[in-house]
Amino acid sequence: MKSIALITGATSGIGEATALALADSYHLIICGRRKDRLDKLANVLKMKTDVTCLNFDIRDQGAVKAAIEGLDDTWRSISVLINNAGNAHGLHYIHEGSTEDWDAMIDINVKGLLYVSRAVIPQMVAKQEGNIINIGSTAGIDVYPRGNVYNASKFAVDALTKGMRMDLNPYNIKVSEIKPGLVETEFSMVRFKGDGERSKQVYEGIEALQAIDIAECISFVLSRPKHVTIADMVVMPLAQASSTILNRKK
Ligand code: NDP
Ligand code: 8X3
Repeated sequence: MKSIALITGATSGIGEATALALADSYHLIICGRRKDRLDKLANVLKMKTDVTCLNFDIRDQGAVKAAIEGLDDTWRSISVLINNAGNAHGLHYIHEGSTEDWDAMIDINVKGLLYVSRAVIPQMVAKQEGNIINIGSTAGIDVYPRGNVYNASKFAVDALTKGMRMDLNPYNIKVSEIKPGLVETEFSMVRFKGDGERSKQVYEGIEALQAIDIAECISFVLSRPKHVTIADMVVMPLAQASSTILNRKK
């Protein structure tokens, strides 16, 4: 009997690749705002497993609560929570940043992660079992110029992961964080508001990670024996040494 994994941000990039990677082992709840993408992915996943789509904006606390509490008893028994939804919005010096971008990053990457966690974790505590993987970033290890608020949001994910691990320690719930470096997804298109040229430059001259590389790390973390927690995993492309040091080929 498969247990249930809920993945936020499953409509593209790391979340979508994770859904595809976990379909053999889990029944899946896939979440995101773009309903057409959720439906399309669900059709593929359904060849391998049972799937439920939850279509909500993670910033909307009421919508998050209603969607998760609206699941029937079977689907509500979530064993694996992948807190993946998130993005960077803009790349500006602190005195030039857009407060709308700041709100988006704090509301999605931090508060959205909290809203989903608050809705899902109590039933893990009740059954004394669960596995939570938060997607942090190398941006949550090193601050880089103009990263300011995105960095802060990923430092917050790191702090929340550590806090969750402490608070959930009495209940046999594993809490892990995966911190990717540069992954070629829709991430830069979102950061640069659809500017394809600017987005392409981020990955120019390096072989960036692909979403599947992180999905495989998630599968690995989940496949460890019951007594093993992978607390923290930093994954970068060969060409990357830190947030700011990249070996770009001309
Ligand atoms: P993508 O842009 O490809 O995917 C982002 C996902 O988050 C989408 O499925 C999107 O769904 C969802 N999302 C964004 N905003 C909201 C919202 N308001 N409500 C609900 N869902 C939302 O980027 P990645 O796959 O790269 O990003 C996934 C995670 O990985 C993020 O947390 C990111 O910070 C992190 N990360 C990415 C790295 C990279 O270089 N790409 C490196 C390190 C970490 P939809 O728009 O349909 O709602
Ligand atoms: C995404 C990696 O370096 O673009 O979290 O911030 S970076």
